[in-house]
Amino acid sequence: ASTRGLLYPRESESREVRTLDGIWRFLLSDVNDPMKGVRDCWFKTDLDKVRPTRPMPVPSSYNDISVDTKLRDHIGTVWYETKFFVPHSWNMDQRIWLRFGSVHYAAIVWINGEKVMAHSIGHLPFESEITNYVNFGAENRLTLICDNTLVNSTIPQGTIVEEESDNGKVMIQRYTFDFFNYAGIHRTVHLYTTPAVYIEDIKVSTDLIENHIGLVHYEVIVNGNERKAVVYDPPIEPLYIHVQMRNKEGEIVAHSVSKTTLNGTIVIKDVMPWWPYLMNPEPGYLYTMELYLHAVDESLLDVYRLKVGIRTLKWNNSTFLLNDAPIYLRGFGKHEDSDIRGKGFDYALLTRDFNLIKWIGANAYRTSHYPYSEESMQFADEFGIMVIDECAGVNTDIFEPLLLQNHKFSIEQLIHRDRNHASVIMWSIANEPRSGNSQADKYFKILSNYTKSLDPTRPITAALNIEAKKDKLGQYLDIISFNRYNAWYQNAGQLDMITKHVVEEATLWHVMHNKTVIMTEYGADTYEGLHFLPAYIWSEDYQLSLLSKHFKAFDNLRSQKWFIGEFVWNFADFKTAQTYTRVGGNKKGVFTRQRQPKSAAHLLRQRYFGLAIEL
Ligand code: GCB
Repeated sequence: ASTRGLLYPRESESREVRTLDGIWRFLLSDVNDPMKGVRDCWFKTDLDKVRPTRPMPVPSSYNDISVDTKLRDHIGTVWYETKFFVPHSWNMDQRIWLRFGSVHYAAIVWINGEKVMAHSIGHLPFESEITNYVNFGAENRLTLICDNTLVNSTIPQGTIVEEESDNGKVMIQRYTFDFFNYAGIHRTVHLYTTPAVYIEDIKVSTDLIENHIGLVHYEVIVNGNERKAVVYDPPIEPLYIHVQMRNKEGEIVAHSVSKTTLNGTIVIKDVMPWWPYLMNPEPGYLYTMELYLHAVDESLLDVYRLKVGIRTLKWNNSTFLLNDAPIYLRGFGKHEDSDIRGKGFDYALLTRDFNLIKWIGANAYRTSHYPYSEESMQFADEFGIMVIDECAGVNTDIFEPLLLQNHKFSIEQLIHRDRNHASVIMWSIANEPRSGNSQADKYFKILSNYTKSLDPTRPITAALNIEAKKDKLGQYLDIISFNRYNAWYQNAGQLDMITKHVVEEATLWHVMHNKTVIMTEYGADTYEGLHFLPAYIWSEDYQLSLLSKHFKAFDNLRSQKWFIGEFVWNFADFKTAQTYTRVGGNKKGVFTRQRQPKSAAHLLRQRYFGLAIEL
């Protein structure tokens, strides 16, 4: 397991960053022999020489780019290839890194025919130093194979079945979650440099004294003295870090004092704490932490800048406090999903989403059901949006040891990636696991304890959907989240069977565990433009009524301090696998897939702003 923090690539005095985003060459492997290309070493030559390739944008899911069912529904491996130059100026004194924001689900990467890294579990970054593999002052070839198959031990799980079709036997990928299993190079590909001796990892945690003095504890990991390309002889030691904090205006407001260590605490007087949106006139206040790595002779080795929000989190049986103020979460379950690009990262979409979140007055969302882009985490920090950060464990079933190992690994990577974000207020270790199964108790005990051991500064939750009395996971969580589709999956059409059920279920969860409770999902599929009075299932009118009946329940529950949040499902419509329950995908969005409001968005806006004013 990796312990690396995978700092987001940032340029500085000592680092250069480029992206390799653009059009790459692409081809599909044969479904019945997905590893043929690896056996035949397709990575040793230009892909075009193996088979005809087609252009493929990076980042993007590949599924919806063409008009070809074979590509949309492909199972197994695909190949990507691009070429890039490494300039002479990036000489051997530096290290060169190749980093993928995410590839779904598994990938192997070659540079100039040599394997440089492999990774599995989508939605998470991975990188490798490639200094020894590149040609300086010359062109280089990058080849990648990506596999989208989900099986019993992957996060999330799936099964591959073989069926008879008109064209003989075909493989079908089955999965129990509803979002489409988009695949490909989903996020930015960075090529960047660090000095030979460099800042590898930073861990930050913050504290406040009477909301007036800010404390920033930091631990820095330095690497490079003894690794790979450049070996210093004798090694540069000891090293120290000089840290300074700049406020939004760019003024230096505090700095570290020690000249001997890589760890320490910075004290900021008259601090501006990080506050959520609408809780303070200046939400999302971030300091820039500048880290200067020096050799003992004071020569400057490396510089990295990290945005830091200073806040505290505290929780007990009846409240959840941020900067000692009780928090009530009003938000969404979301998806990374849009037309054509699927789950491919897009700054335009991200910016639009955050503008809509602000417009509607939400202060939170859950990264249902997998880690979202690092760029989105940076936005959440800046906008003051609180994030329930969920790993990719969805509908976990058949609790085998290899699955537990992968689930632990997915949480470990998520926490390493996101632990420095002020916006992350909670880890969600699973969505709708089969938590009543006999093996679930032991499995989730191990997983919960492991998550807490990695980050004791944040509470953990999971979105549960089985009956409270049958569940075995709630006992290990700090905060109980539950999903329930009253008047939809149960009692469809019965708008008068919502309020009481929601109040009773939330109360039961609280009484059973004596913990705070969030409703993380409720909602109704809604075909935009469809109207019926009286309200009828799938119409905009039905979604409006269904939401308002839930609001009644939430208002009732809110008089109990332990009910701490409501998350409508979903922010926007999204694509699903093909089933007869979905018309053009999951339509429970308050916004359409194109990010325009349905009627319910206006109602939700009144409520969310209303709740903000009440606070
Ligand atoms: C759920 C799942 C979510 C689905 C939703 C639905 O319980 O957690 O992923 O999209 O229901 O609309 O069916």
